[in-house]
Amino acid sequence: MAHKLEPVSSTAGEPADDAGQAAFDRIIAADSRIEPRDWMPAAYRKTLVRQISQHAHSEIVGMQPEANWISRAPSLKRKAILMAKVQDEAGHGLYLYSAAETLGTPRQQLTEDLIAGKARYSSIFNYPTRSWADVGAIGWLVDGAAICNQVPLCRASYGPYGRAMVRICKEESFHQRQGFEILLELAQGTPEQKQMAQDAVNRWYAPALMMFGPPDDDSPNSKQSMAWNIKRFSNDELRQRFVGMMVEQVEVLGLTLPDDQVRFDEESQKWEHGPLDWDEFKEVLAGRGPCNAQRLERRREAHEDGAWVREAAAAYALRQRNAQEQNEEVA
Ligand code: BYC
Repeated sequence: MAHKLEPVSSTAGEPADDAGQAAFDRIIAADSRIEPRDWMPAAYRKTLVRQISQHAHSEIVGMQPEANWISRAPSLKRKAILMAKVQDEAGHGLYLYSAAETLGTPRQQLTEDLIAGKARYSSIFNYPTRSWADVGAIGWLVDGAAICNQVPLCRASYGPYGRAMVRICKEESFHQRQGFEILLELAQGTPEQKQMAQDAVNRWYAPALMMFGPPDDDSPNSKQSMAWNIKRFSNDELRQRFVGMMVEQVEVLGLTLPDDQVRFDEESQKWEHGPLDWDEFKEVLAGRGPCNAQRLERRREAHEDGAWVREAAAAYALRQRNAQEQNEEVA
């Protein structure tokens, strides 16, 4: 008989199970890891599917603003680097969809939710990339924010998510350096190039700060996610930490942050920044950002264009499985 992988049930161990709950509580209290076949509360599973799938969608939609510049990158070297980076993002999406699948939610369903406009992805990818310097600003600020947010997620209590994040963070650190290096080269170039770099930083700074999510007092999910050791720090804590990192790095670039209220508060030992436009954030989340419609339309087209690849891969997998079963029967 052929060995078949058993699908992980989305309701494995649920509903309520006192022994399962006690074991789950012990694992969380010991700061250890929950694995796919462990019992877990339905709300924990739901929160993880929500966060991991949003994260996966962000990686996939996030390919678009940068891919937009592959054909216009200023040299063959820059083109090759950018192509590799965009491919890395596709890989990140795949690790994350796989992690979400271990919770019993098929990738097909997640993709359908995305293209139907029912799923969230990071607000940041609804802004346009107007110049080559924007590719640098995305690498430096957006990947920088992603690293700041994602390094603590390597310790997330759900094993497949934490392990996926380890690999993703390693690749993100290269991405950030390539963005920094693009900006550095522009900042040390002609006055026009330097201005282009500054203009990109000016436009991407606030949206990058908003990537960390709403302020803590307006973040309904943080408290429970922190109690479950999914999130390790609050949205504001990570945002403040990120601002501190950027303050140091922007000096090396010879550029400035478009925020004259950035300062280190000695009393709280935290970085403070100027106000952010949370109405704009809400508009973007509601689907009314500068590029929401375009991003979703492109994602839909790509999904339709890729139908033949999925069909071919499924037919190939079926043929392989049949051949393996026949071999096992003969043996
Ligand atoms: N954009 O209670 P909160 C990348 C939603 S990919 C959109 O604080 P939570 C890259 C939030 O989902 C970067 N929505 O939520 C890729 C919630 O809505 P629902 C992606 C946002 O989950 C390619 C509501 O607002 N990174 O770096 O505790 C190229 C209330 O928020 C956003 C991740 O996904 C946002 N910015 O905290 C280059 C990291 N912020 O679901 C780079 C993993 C909040 O209740 N995710 N919302 O309807 C997380 O760490 C957390 O989910 C968040 C939000 C910090 C984002």
